[in-house]
Amino acid sequence: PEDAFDPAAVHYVATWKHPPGALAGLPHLKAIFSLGAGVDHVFDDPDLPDVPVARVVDPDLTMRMSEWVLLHVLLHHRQQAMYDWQQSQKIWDEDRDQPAAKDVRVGVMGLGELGADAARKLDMVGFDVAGWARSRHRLEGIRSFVGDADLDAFLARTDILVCLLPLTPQTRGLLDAKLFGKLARDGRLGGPILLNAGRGGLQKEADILAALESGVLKAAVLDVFETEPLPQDSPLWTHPRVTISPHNSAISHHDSIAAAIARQIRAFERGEALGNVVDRGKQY
Ligand code: NDP
Ligand code: OXD
Repeated sequence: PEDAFDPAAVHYVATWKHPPGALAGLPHLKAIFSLGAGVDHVFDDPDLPDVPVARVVDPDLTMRMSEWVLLHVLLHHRQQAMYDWQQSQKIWDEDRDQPAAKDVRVGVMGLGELGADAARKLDMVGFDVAGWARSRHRLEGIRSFVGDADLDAFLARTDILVCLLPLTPQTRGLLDAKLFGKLARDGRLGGPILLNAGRGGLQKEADILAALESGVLKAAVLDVFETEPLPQDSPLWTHPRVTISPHNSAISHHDSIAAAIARQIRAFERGEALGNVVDRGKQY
């Protein structure tokens, strides 16, 4: 049951996937805070009040996402699944080809708070890193590809694709058969690998499964899904070349988010500008 409250007394709302229309009718609302870094769930509301929308930007969350990216890129780079199998069979075969990190091309889609940090850390490990975003990013050692015009060139030089994009009307369904078909076919890992921790709506899961079957993709590591929780009957659960984590690649502590929002409100009430406000036009 909903607690009774006076709509006129609500000045700020902190939300995660509120029911559409739930924020209408709050006459003194000053700002909306997303309880996560993503704001697609806020813009899903067609009756969203016309007040600033702020999101979580948190070094702890960023660090956790970079850990997830590094973990899975390194597991694939160092062929850990194959060594796990060798161990299960008690096979001692040290003659496997192991490329150097500099010969593996990682492409990061989205160079915002999360993508830029992951790209920098991948670069520090020695991978050949590029990034793709709407605008030019100047990150030392990381080649910047921009917008639709550069997408094909970015994909053509990518062995491991790391998607850290927001879900917007422009990015929905971007990770599809057409895009997978443009990834590099001449890489050292035996086929392109997809990592997605952005949002499930970015990917077409039927296309991922078909690309895995046809060899267009070698493997996929997914933290986010079209439907969450991932339905029990999804073939992704049991696919031998799919790795799943339950949308927890980068969880922020409730306490630290609540404290950050409280700090934002106090500063705003003192007359300072609200931080981490998203652009309504771009929806991220
Ligand atoms: P930011 O807003 O800081 O960065 C978004 C990046 O995506 C920017 O570089 C932006 O380009 C780029 N981008 C947006 N739209 C397009 C487009 N149409 N074409 C090309 N590039 C585009 O977001 P964060 O890095 O903080 O977070 C990214 C997403 O990660 C969140 O929106 C959320 O969905 C997801 N997330 C997932 C978590 C999980 O646990 N799985 C945890 C936290 C976040 P430009 O720089 O040019 O503006
Ligand atoms: C977020 C998330 O957006 O956890 O913060 O997905």
